[in-house]
Amino acid sequence: MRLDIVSIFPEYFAPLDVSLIGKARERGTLDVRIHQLRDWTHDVHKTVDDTPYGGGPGMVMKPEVWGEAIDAIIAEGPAVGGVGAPAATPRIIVPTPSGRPFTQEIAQELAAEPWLLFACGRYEGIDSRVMREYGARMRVDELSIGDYVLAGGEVAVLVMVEAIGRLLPGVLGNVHSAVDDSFAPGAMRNLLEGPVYTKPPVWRGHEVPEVLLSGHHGKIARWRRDEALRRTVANRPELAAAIDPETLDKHDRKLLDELAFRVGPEDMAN
Ligand code: JAH
Repeated sequence: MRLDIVSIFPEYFAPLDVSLIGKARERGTLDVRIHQLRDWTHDVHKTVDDTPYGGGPGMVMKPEVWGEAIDAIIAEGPAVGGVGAPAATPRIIVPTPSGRPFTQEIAQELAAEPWLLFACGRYEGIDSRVMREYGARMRVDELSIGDYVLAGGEVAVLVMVEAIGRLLPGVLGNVHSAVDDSFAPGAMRNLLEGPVYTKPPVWRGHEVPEVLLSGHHGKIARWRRDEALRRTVANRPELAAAIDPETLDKHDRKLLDELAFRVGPEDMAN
């Protein structure tokens, strides 16, 4: 996979040299290219922003600079080394608090793409015509990693690249762990993961739940599911409410009943 990242603070991306992503880059699984947006300015001050039309606070990133940057990166052409002919254009991702939510499902979709270009805004954001211009020629997604405002898109891109990168074939050490995460499609979909324990069996007087030491795999699976349900109701009631009742067994229903938690559409009697 090829990843291009455009930012006025390329130093933010130093973490991509280490860990999972760094190893994948060394092996050639990932071709990450970080670009300084100011390289495409023409004035002595390397200006990337201007005042917003219509007034208001802050500054807006100029469309001409972004246009030149994105055109130049696209003209570099797709990555080599993959099987088959890669796309001639990247998917463009713009992190913004006003975007669609970035979810595990979106991470999986993006992990299947050959080429992604991340455009990091600063100030009040990028002139919207940039998204309109490229949106007419390729897929452009404005994505939000959560309901809070950062100082710019850089940290959101690090989050997305890590979420996407660990899904790439050969990037994650343990191939099994990506499939049963909280939020991964499958049986435990919509459930948070329960607590985990390792040795020693007693630490500062706190014992590991006895069932986990029992070797009784059926009881362990049941206990884990109970804990997942409890935690989901406690921490993410909106996720718990969205559980399809068809995916619940009798034991699940009894537990949720004890937690006084209603599942499924509101107009449905459970
Ligand atoms: C802030 C450009 N969803 C998290 C997120 C993503 C991007 C930004 N803020 C929060 C942001 C200022 C300028 C992007």
